[in-house]
Amino acid sequence: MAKWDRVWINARLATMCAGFEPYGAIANGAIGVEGERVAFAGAAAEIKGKPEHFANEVIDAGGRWITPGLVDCHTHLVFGGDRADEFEKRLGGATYEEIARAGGGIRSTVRATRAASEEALVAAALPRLDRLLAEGVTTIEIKSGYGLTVADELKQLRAARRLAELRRVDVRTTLLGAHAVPPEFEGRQADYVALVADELIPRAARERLADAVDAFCEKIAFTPEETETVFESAKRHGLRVKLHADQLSDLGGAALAAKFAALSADHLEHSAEDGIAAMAQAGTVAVLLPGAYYFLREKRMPPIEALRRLKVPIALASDVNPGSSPALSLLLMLNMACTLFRLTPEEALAGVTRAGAQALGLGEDRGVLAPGYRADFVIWNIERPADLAYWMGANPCHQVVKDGKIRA
Ligand code: DI6
Ligand code: FE
Repeated sequence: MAKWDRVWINARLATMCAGFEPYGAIANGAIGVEGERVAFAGAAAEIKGKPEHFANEVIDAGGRWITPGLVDCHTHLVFGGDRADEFEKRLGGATYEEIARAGGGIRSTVRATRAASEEALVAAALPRLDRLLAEGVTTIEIKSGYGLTVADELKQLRAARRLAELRRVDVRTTLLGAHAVPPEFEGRQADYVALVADELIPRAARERLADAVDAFCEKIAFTPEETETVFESAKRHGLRVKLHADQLSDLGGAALAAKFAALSADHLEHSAEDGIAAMAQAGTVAVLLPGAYYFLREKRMPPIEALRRLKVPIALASDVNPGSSPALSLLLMLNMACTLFRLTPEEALAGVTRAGAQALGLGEDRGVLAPGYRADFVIWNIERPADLAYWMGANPCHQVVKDGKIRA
């Protein structure tokens, strides 16, 4: 029998395999790895004889818990500048929407992002990325949306792709050209939508810079009709879609996402039940972003009960961005999802593993510990999986394995 490259023994596994609750846990487990894939994940008792006989390298996990690698499926990690000044204004009484309408908000980050070179964007994003990686993130989605010209959007996507060359992490890029109307298109919103649909999406698709297309469907951004125009173009160019849906008001975003068989609909604070039902039918994942809810002091909770009842997979993400979620900890999002949205710690962990992977169309490849899946996992200094959602500001990450190899 060919030997595995590596085996971790003396481990407690939270496999997160569905239908195998709680946490798909295995008390006395082992994980064997061959190349980039999991060859075995199960009870140690199933492997007979000395571990040295079936793996070239044996690693004692010391009884620690192992979970799938964390997936942060919604971020705007690459941007220029920051918006601490706006945070102060909001504390002085201005609202997020008022600041946006006055030319601040997303537009202020657009100015800073346009002014930055690709290298400068990479350099600014790297320390933020490192914070997430230190907590066990192995896959991250990064959106454009702060360039808003063809050249600047592609620059942002290239910077995102470059991060994957500099660190051992998988980066999935999403083109969010329809994030805001740039100032030079003021009063000509339709022309900007045409630019996104007819120039930006085709270019990004041709240059293979985007893995998906997203839009911000909101009163302060794009209408449902404009979003459809963007999504039709994505479809023509073979790209799956995602949607910033019903964050600040209910424009029917959840149903619109479902209509286009979106990978995910994100935020959803104001979504009505029929939209959630449509998502369930379409297999669209709900991505909850407690960091933005918290930072904007939103009052309306996403429809958790409907999501559960209709069995829509619930993912969680950091939404890292300078305006509504300057959150550099995915583990903190687990805590916030539990305290603010009343998710269970198990749902929260599934949200950054199994469901997070599904939200990126990677559910067959990662997000659980099972044979054949990508060997991305995290070894933790914790007593029970719920500890990951319990602590605030702790980082119990002991070791990260990416593509079967220990990440330094
Ligand atoms: N919704 C959000 O929460 C972020 N983008 C979006 O469409 C905020 C982006 C920002 O304020 O810079
Ligand atoms: Fe976002």
